Amino acid sequence: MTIAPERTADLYPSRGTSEVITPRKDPVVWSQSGAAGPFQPSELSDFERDGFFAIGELLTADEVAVYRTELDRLVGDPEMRANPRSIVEPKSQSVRSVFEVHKISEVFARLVSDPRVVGRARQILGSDVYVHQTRINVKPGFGASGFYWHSDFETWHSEDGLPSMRAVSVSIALTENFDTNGGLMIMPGSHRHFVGCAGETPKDNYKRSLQMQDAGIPSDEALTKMADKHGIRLFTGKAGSATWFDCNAMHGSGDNITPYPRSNVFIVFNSVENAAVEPFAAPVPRPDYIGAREFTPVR
Ligand SMILES: O=C(O)CCC(=O)C(=O)O
Ligand SMILES: [Fe+2]
Repeated sequence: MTIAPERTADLYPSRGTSEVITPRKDPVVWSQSGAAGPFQPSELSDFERDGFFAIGELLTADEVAVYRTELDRLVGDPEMRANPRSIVEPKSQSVRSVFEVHKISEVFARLVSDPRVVGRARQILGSDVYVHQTRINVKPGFGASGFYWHSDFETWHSEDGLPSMRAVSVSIALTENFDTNGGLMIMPGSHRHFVGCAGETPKDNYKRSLQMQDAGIPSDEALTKMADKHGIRLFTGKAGSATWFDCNAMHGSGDNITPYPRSNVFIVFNSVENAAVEPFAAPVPRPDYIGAREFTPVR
C-alpha cells in the first residue's frame, strides 16, 4: 500500500480559474506576547498591524563592509554566474539574484544565525525556525528590472508547499536604498487578505518567474482596490538598515535606472511547525536551492 504524502487542507486556494480573495486564517505574530528577544513588544504589535517593521541600523558600517565584499565576490565570480543559483537579467544578462547564499558562503551563513536576525524571526514565528530561502537581489544601476506586485506566500504555498502563513522575510540593505533606486514597496495591512490568483502554474515556472513573474500575479483591479485601501509605503535606508515583512504582505519594487546599485540580502525563515509539504498548485516542488526541503532549525 502506498501512503500519499501528508498534505493539510488547502487554506489558501490559488492558480484556479478565477481570482479568489480569502481572509487570512493564521496569526501574524505567533509568539505569546512578551516573548523575549530583540523586538520590543510594541514593535511586534506594529509588525502585526502593518505586516512589516523597519530597522534603521541592524548592521554596523563595519559589518556592512564585510557582507558587501562577499556579495561583490559572489556576483563577480564567473563560476557562480554559471551556477543555477544565479539568475541573470533578461536584457543585460547581468546577475540579478543569487539564491541560497547561506549555503555557498560562510559569511552569509553567519548572518542567518546572528541573534539579531534569527532571534527576531523566532519572536515573530513563535517557534524554532529554519531557512526556506536566501537570496541576494543585486539590482545594479542603469536599468535593472523591478519585481512586480506579489505576495511571497502565494508562491511559497502554490509552488513550494508551505501550508500556513508562518514565514517571515528580512531584507537587509547592503547599499543605500534611496527613494529612486528601486527600493521595496509594501502595502501596509495587505497581509490580512490572501489574493488567490487566476491561472494555472506553467511547467518549470520558476525559470521564467525569477526573471519576470507572470503566474501568481493579482489582477489590476485587485491591486487598485488594495492600494486605495492600504496605500503604498516605500522603504529607504542606509546600508545596514533592514525591513522585516510578513510572508503575505503585498510588495514589489520598480526598475533601477539610477547609477546607484540597490543590493539587498533577503532571508526567509519558516517555522519548523510549518515545514513544506507537496506544492498546493504546481506539479512538482521548485528546486531546493529556491525552496528548502530540509528543515533543520537554525541554532
Ligand atoms: O528585491 C526586491 O525589491 C523585491 C524582491 C522580492 O520581492 C522577491 O524576490 O520576492
Ligand atoms: Fe517577494
